[in-house]
Amino acid sequence: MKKYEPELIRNIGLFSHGGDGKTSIAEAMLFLSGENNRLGRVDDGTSIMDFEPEEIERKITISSSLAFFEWKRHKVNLLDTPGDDNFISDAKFCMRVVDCAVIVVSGIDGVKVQTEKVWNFARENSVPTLIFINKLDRERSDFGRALQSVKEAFGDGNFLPVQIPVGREEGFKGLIDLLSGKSYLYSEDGSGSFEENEIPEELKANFEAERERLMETIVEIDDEIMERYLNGEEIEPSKIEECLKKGIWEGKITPVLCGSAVKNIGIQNLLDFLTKFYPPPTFRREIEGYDPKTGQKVKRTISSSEPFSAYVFKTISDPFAGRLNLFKVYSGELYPDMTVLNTKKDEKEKIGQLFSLVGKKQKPLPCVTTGDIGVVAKLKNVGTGDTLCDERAPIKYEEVKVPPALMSFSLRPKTKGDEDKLNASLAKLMDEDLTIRYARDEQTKEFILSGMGQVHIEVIVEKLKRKFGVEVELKEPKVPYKETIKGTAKAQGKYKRQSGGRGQYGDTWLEISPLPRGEGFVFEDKIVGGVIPKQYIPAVEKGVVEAMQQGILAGYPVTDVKVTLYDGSYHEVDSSEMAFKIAASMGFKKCMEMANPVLLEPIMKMEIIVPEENMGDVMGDLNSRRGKILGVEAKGANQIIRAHVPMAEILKYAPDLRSMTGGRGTFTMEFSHYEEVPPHIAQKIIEQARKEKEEQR
Ligand SMILES: Nc1nc2c(ncn2[C@@H]2O[C@H](COP(=O)(O)OP(=O)(O)OP(=O)(O)O)[C@@H](O)[C@H]2O)c(=O)[nH]1
Ligand SMILES: [Mg+2]
Repeated sequence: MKKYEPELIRNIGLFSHGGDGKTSIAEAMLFLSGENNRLGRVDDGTSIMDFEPEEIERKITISSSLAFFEWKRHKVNLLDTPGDDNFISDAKFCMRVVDCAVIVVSGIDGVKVQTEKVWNFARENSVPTLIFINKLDRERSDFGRALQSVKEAFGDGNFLPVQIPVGREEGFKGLIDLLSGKSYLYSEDGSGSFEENEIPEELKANFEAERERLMETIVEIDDEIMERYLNGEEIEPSKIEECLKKGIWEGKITPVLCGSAVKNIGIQNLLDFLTKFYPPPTFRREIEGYDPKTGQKVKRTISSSEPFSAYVFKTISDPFAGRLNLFKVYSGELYPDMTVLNTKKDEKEKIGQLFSLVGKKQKPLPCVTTGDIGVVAKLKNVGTGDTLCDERAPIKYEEVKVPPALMSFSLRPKTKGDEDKLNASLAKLMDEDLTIRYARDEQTKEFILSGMGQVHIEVIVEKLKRKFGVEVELKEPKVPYKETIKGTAKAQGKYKRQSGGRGQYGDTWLEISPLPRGEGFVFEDKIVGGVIPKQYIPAVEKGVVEAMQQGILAGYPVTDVKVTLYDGSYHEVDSSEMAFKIAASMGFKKCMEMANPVLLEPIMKMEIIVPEENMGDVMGDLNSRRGKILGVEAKGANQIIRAHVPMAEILKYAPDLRSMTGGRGTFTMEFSHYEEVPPHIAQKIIEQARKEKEEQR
């Protein structure tokens, strides 16, 4: 593999709603470039890009794949990203490093929910965009209608068809290129071969009209050209191309192309167009980062003569090759055996062999130059979001924000004793997927696995089994209820045993009273005159704290109580710390029973973003979940609802919100505070807890 100048590198990403044809387009490109000697297909599991068993089984992309190939002297790095909303964050990570986003739109049903998301990712990162209307060979496909849906959905784009399709549905044959004024008719066999011809007479009129529209949009990019155009001058094709390029690079024009991935129609034209009109990685000139020491913003020129710096945008845990890090070089060059600084972790790393990927296949690279994407294995401690750089010119690039997890399950290994193996295996999966969360709930003692949705969690479970041989069980997580009191009470706790030799004697009088919510526990010692000797007081507190671990209502921990020790007595010989501990614990339980005990439940603070038209449904649903609306605010065409909702009511919110909003709604939530459980619900929880306790006996 030779070294390419940055100007000849094209970093291209494929983005869309699930199933619109990204992987199929990638396969057609790999076939056309000669990287694959046949056309890989998602449907029969022969795709080079969707190679993981979980992907083949579901026929969807779960984790983005990298491939590279040469196209007309250019090196194309291609990232095929997932479109399913369980895995869409991966597309966000990839958007950071591409210099061109091909947004694939289905010719049948146009723009869908995830198409909107990926369009926004591209806009947020100022990545030049291209719309590819795919599946035009399918029944009920319609180029014009799909284009219309693009225009309606993304008001902020200037969508410019540079091609028009020839034939439709089963008769879809190819396209007319409005720039060259030629028609490209592809063979039926999927080989991608085509005939380049003059435009047939019957399509000329349509061509002229579309071409005029194209010209009008393109000349707008340059005032001088526009003036000449308006004066009726003939504009040289090279000038037109220059203007179009400028419009694309500056994000002012989004060209619209068309084709069929599985029939391999239009993919040649797409590749030609991409390499000709889309920018090399140096087009931004500079990139902003931080000085890792001072935190101040610094700029780095995107150039191979600058000191080396690179951003790690993806990590793959390969069971054989170990951990692979995929990175994009922003400045300088990386060679094997170089030592670099990881500025996020402040650690040095020795680089071993460098390579790139075509799906899962590794191909060695002699070096990775500015703008290029490379892969390195076996680094000590490098992961997604890290910056690697020359230690003499430290810089840190901003990380992509990881979205909050939306669904949680309690997880445990099927085989007792597999706990350590499970933890280690999950840690490996979390290296490559930052949207997995895993933590132990201190109160319920459960291990909680959180992810982006049902399918995400299922895939994690499958990978644990396939890659690491750990089988696990999932359950709905327990809600960490607590208990407290609403009244005050006083009671005696006395422990006295007389059995032969030395007995046991402890005697305490406790008062219990409620504390404000969230204050936890306060112990007060009001003993005067030594009725309980000083050395036994800590034992009394310990007895209370232990008794608080299991409340009297349903066995949940007790919180927000003040316990005052105000009286008691002792015995010269029989008193001991143990006796006072037991006495205090008995006293505490008695007090609690008399002090109007109640259950508390965790309340989550939620922020839900939904389209205006779903507001009614979502609010009504929140009501039925005992939610309290805190406020509603408009944000573009969406509404942001802020609410407090009991955790017990939203353990499975993600799929419900999805179905209420057709997948458009998003939400975040975090723990806010504890509140009393309404009595009729508390009754059920208490009964359930008692039943469970009896079953355990
Ligand atoms: N008829 C027809 N089918 C297509 C075309 N492109 C893709 N398909 C089919 O659509 C389905 C989904 O294609 P993929 O290439 O996996 O789509 P994707 O965008 O990669 O999907 P995700 O990775 O899950 O987001 C498969 O059954 C393909 O065979 C096309 O141009 N024409
Ligand atoms: Mg795919």
